[in-house]
Amino acid sequence: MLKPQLNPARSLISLDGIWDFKVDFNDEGFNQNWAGSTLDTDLDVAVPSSYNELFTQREIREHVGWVWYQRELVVPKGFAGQRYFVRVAAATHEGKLFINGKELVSHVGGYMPFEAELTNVVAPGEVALLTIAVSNVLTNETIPPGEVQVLQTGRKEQYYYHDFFNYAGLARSVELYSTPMNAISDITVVTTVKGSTGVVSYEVVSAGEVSVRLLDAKGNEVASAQGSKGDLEVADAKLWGPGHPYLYQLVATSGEDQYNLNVGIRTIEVSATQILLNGKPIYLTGFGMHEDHLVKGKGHDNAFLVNDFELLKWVGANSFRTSHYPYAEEVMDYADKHGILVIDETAAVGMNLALTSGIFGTPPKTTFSPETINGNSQAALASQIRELIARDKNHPSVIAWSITNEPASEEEGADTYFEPLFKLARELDPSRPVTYVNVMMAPFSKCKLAQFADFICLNRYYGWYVNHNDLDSAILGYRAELKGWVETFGKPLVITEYGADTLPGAHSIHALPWSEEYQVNFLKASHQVHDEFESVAGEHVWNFADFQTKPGIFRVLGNKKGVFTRDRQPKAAAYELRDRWTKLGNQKPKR
Ligand code: BDP
Repeated sequence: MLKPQLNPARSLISLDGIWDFKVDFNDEGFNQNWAGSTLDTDLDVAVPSSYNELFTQREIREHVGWVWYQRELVVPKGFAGQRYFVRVAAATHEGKLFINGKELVSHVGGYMPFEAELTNVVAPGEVALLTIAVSNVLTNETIPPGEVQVLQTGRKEQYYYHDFFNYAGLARSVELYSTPMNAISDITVVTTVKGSTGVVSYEVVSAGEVSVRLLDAKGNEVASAQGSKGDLEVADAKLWGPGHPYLYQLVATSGEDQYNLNVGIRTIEVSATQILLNGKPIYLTGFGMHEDHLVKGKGHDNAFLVNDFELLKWVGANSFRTSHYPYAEEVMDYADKHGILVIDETAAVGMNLALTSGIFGTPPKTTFSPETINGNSQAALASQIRELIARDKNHPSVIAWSITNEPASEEEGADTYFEPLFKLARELDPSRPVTYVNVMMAPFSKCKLAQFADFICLNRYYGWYVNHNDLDSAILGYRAELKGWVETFGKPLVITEYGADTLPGAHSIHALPWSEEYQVNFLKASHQVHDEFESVAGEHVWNFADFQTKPGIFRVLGNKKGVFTRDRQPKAAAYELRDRWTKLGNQKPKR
């Protein structure tokens, strides 16, 4: 799905701003046709933003079910003779879009765009009532999974198995855009390199004749071609990568339509021990992140985006993982522009029911079964993988698809559930490695998924959840485990999580856990082990910044493993990382 854009052939109008808002506490919005007339409410909501933190009422923050967003929309007279659409960049986790009370589209999956065509619904020059109902409910068949429980008090509570707050609403932009009648509906670009020549293989989907031009960063044409499919050769191509994010622009035209796509020429491959960018080993440094901020929750914000990337650069990070769901399209564009590598992850997080259900003496649940995570869930994840690859396939920054974070990959049924999904991702995009993120409870001797991955991502907490307050033992345990992975699979390993909760401002002469000193020592000990293994191809600290979670006895108003605080100030660990990473120059330290 192409992101809407403003160019000489296409128009784009933002519908972001203040919308009317109503919480459907009694689940009556559909029966009473709330979308058919002006919402009876005095609440306003900001779009984009998660709604949860905007209001003072706790019952809104913790509401389970539908909420309703509404505003007027005007189709400009100038749209006559064109096709036009409303596009919602994300409705978490399910959205239904109505125009003047009529439902036009419904979409499940909280982090992917969807759109409704208005061409034959609202005439140019007309005003229409746009309503979007959004549900935050998670079940055993949604991605991510969850379960709604009705408490003794009658209150509904959303239970879920992942460690971040279930922020919901319209957290990304809503736009009205137009295209010519015969529009370009898709473009796919794959790049390869032959000697000093860059090859841009393109495919444009359009009913009409297609021509393409490739421009360099100064706007000079470097190649051109006719036809919907072909190769563009660029002599002395400037390759894309961290520190040199050179972008060409593909200008595709077809009939009246035009679409401009940024293209970074680069290759990505995997050897037995390394990740190779443009044929050379690259050592990944960076973080597992979250879309998480004060007040806005997961709401996209360009000021926060710019600042987060400034901090990434300051600390010497060359990459991050979109833990644990696809991020806003603006983030992906910005990563292209700034040469930051991305492991692009689906929202399949928390697929480990034993981990969270068996803690206080209750019998652990089986993760993969008809009653728990089942075939319908698998189909939902398959469609999310299709949508993710369709959305993000052209970003040079995306170096791998991560199918899932920390599933119960040691359990019966994990392979049957996930093997077809690895296959699907590879079929849809043969140009990128496919990976998944392994959980500590599924070591190399037990994990059923490592066999399917091109490289293996490991989340490990030696020195925190195990060997707490004992970094000497942590080093021994970590070393022994990594050795096992290397010997068993012979694939590169990326440490996608390692980290320690740290209260900013807490200090300890004995460097006790939760102090800034412990976080620094924890990182040093982990790095000592990473540097011993040629196969460790990268390190992503958990987490870039402190983030909100559901309340829990292991959480102090959220997860505090951030290297930056939630308001993006450095803990001591940030300086430790900066010192190490800025010296590495994207390469693994010499042994
Ligand atoms: C890992 C999860 C991550 C958590 C982290 C933690 O992948 O989402 O936030 O642990 O416990 O299991 O801090």
